[in-house]
Amino acid sequence: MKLYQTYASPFPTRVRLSIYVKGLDVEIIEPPGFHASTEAKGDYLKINPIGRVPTLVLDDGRALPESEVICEYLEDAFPEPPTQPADPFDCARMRLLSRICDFYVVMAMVPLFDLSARSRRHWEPAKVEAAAGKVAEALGYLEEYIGEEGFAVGSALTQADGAIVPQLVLACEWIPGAFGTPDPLAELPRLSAYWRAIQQDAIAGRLIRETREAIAGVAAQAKAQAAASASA
Ligand SMILES: N[C@@H](CCC(=O)N[C@@H](CS)C(=O)NCC(=O)O)C(=O)O
Repeated sequence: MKLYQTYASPFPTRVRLSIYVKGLDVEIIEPPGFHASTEAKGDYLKINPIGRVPTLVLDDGRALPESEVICEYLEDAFPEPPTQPADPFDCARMRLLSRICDFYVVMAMVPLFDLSARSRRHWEPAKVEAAAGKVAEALGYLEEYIGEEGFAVGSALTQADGAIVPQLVLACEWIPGAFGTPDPLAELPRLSAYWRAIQQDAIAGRLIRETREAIAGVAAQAKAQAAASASA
């Protein structure tokens, strides 16, 4: 199998979690220039007409987009070891936490992603503060449902951890570092305890490192581009 993805995107992280937990033999491919422009996506649109990462391509060539759908496919096709809880309610909570990330946390970050692509003179402090406040509010929804045993749900890694950890790298490290905003976990003790604990897990730790490195790479690239356009 092949996984088309980028390490900077939070969505493929949950798919990599499934791959790592299950020890699957999957070639990981980063479509070159993917985040640069629609044109740069080139042949990738033939693999995934939606034009987003990730996409899983099976050995027979069939392709599957959408991170959560891919995780469910991997769970059905390769059930052991599992990446979802056996208990139906816990399983629903796993999906709820992932959904909170996708619908509320990511959406709250969009204005900051947009601002980060623009020069600093567009970074109005009131707008930055309001956007960071929305991110903290969305993290508050995770606070309500996060597990208390060092994992998102129960006492083992699940797909929800793969959804949450890249969001916490972005929210707790990238946003305060880039925009000088306060620690969004300051008022969220359960999510803070989770964030401390989950970094000790070997697979989650690997996902966190991969995300950090990719974000640092994107930030360095953006800085170099800004310097080049300022001197042009
Ligand atoms: N619902 C999709 C969302 C995937 C998504 O939005 N990926 C972003 C990267 S964060 C993407 O590919 N955006 C298009 C682009 O960057 O050009 C999933 O879960 O797979």
